[in-house]
Amino acid sequence: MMTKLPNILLTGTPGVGKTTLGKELAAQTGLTYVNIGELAHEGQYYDGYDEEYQCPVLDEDRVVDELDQKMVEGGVIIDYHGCDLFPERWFHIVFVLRTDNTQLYTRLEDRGYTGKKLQDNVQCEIFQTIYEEAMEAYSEEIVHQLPSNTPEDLEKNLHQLIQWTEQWIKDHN
Ligand code: DAT
Repeated sequence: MMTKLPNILLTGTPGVGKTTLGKELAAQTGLTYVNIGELAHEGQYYDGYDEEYQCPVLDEDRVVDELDQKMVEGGVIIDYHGCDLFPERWFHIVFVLRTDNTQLYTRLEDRGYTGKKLQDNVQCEIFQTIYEEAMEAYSEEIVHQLPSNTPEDLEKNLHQLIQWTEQWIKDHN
């Protein structure tokens, strides 16, 4: 018998700490970390180009098709700054990371974001756009917000997610 494993979605505005948390969680639980941005880049799963933001547009259907088999098998951590493109059935739990806007501004500036791209992303966090998207796309009981401002927050979130994962595995096997 194969061990059943949960699928976890880490979402939130760019810069909130999804990659940092996701990679560490994968390292400590053995789940597989998948960064949608990297996956799309590697496979060139794009459909057009956004002139305003100077970036390629994700081919969402292609991304979903490419990942579906792996998701059905289970044990995947998905990292993406959006959440309504994925089938609801994929995830057992959804975490929306949240960062104070002053902190986020600095992190995105350090990443090289400027002008409209910087402003829009900070505004996305202020308006809690991704949290609302998650609450619309998934059952509210499985959507949780995680503060992600300090290294202590990171440790606490990591600990909490490891505990949740271990408990889920116990309960489903
Ligand atoms: P994302 O994947 O959401 O775009 P990231 O993991 O790349 O974000 O993190 C962005 C930056 O913020 C990076 O320099 C690491 C830092 N960071 C992440 N989580 C943090 C936390 N809890 N406290 C302080 N800095 C954090």
